[in-house]
Amino acid sequence: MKPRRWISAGVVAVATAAALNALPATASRPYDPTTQTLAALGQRHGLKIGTAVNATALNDAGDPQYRRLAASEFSSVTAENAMKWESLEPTRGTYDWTAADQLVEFAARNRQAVRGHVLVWHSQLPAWLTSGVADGSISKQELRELLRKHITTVVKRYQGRIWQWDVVNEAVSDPWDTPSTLHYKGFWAQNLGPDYIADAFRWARAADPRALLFYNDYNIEAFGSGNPADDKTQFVYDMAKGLRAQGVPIDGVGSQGHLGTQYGNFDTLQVTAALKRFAGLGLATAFTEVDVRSEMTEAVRAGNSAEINPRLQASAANFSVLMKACLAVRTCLSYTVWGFSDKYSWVPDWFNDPPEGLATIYDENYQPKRAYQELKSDLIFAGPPYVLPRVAPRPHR
Ligand code: 9MR
Repeated sequence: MKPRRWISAGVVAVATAAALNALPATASRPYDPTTQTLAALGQRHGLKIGTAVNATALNDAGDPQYRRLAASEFSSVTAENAMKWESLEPTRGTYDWTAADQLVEFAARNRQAVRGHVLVWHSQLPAWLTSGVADGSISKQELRELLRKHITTVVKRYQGRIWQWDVVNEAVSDPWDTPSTLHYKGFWAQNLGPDYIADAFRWARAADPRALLFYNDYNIEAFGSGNPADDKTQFVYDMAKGLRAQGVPIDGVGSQGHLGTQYGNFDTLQVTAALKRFAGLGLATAFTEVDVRSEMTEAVRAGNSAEINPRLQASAANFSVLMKACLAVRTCLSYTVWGFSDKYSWVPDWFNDPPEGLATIYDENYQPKRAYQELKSDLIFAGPPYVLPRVAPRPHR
């Protein structure tokens, strides 16, 4: 190795050791990676480890543990609901920034990155907007202008403080929708046609030249048949490719990673292959909402360990598959869990027939589950070449 190479290798080694262990190891206190946080271990790979943050929990004076773990274990945060349109502008023309500002300030205090979530989605829209469109008092032309104004207002407010924006969320249908052939679905496609997607990215870019702009969706962890009529990953890939070809400023694709132990799951190499395909388009990727839920059968609810253990194990394995794939692809910039404790997971509220749960990495009493330990192990044991800094795209113009 040439001397210069040696020097830079040395610098990397020292920086890595510093990142891994804030305090130097001593003879009486040897370096022990297992005592490090997820955030610190992620730093070794240049990988941000994030969580969605529940605004109520963050404000709960009786639950300091929530804030402590949100601040210490993670290097990135996402507002679980606080930046959605219905939260920001419940009354037409009057923005309430309280909860969103609070999260951005929490992140700044704790030197965390922020994933902005979400600018355009068919869900959690304010009632004045959807009812105005339904009763004809808001025309299509006005709707498009309202969307442009909303994106511009929100992105400008947080300009320079958001690392990645989920610009468009869940625009694509699922095979169980009607018609089953995959298509652009929901409020925005129905009212504005699919061109709203390109418009949204352009408006977001005009409002913040530096933020990384993402398309975000679920069930796109791996490719299937390769036919965009029934393979959602292929549909999203083709969409992203088309947007890039038109010069639309999209920088990344967020794969949410909402998995369930009752389904056929993916292996690490399938997921790695998908991340690489998106990288081939010049796009970053990120896991943006990972959780792995299980059916809460009567036996599980009764505490039967023979039923609970395989679920915890399968959940951990799925968290780990996504983490290993992300580590293997340097354009995978962050790994975010959708809430870190079962105490606040959206899963039991959403899936109740049959009931589902156990989806996060800490139990309801903030005890780390096997999934937490496996994520940690992945970050610890990943060796060369998977300890290199991430490669972020320069924001596309
Ligand atoms: O976790 C969110 C939950 O509190 C809300 O009630 C729900 C409303 O649709 O949205 C949840 O978050 C979703 C995210 O914004 C987009 N991807 C799917 C997430 C889980 O539904």
